[in-house]
Amino acid sequence: MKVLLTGFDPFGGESINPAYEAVALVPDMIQTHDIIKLEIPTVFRKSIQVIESAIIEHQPDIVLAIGQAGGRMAIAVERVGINVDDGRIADNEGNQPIDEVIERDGKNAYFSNLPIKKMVEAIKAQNIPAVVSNSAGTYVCNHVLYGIMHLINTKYKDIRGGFIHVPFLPQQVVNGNMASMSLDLITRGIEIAIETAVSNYTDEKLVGGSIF
Ligand code: PCA
Repeated sequence: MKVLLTGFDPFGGESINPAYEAVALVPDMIQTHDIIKLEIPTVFRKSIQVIESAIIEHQPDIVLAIGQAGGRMAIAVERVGINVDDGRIADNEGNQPIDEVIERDGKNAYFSNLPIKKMVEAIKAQNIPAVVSNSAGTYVCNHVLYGIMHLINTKYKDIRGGFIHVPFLPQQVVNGNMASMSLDLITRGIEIAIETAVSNYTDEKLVGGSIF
């Protein structure tokens, strides 16, 4: 199997993004599966164009995108992307869409078709904090999750796709006012998520819902 694994470049005044830092450390092969790693720009539209070019070039079986969610306390496997761009800050090229539709003819939302509950359970089983998340926000990460699933639902129907948000690294929060996770644990969590996704086509009804 081939997995396209993407990580965003730094944004919002940060000098690093744990997403790409971790992606770069994931091995090029997991079991017998090829991992194709790609840094993508934190830019509306361009990010998903870069991903579609890589889909055409590499023909992956799975597309998994990784992004930073500063303040989160755990690795968050996203369930759903919604059809809205609402930037709290501008992206890396100065775009700040507010309440704009991503795809005029797209569905309001698309669910990841990866086994998200199993991925979370597998990460937790290795003593790494992980949760299912029901919102990827309204910034470029949601844009990319929605965009990947829109491409899969309309054009690349055999591909499976999803998104994982990761916490800050300790060096980004030295003042101690935000949660963080080591690069080693983030990287291992991503590897476990991939190992689970490549070997599980269906999910399981595991407890992992949320009241907020
Ligand atoms: N996180 C941002 C965009 C890029 C990234 O790593 C987000 O959560 O939307």
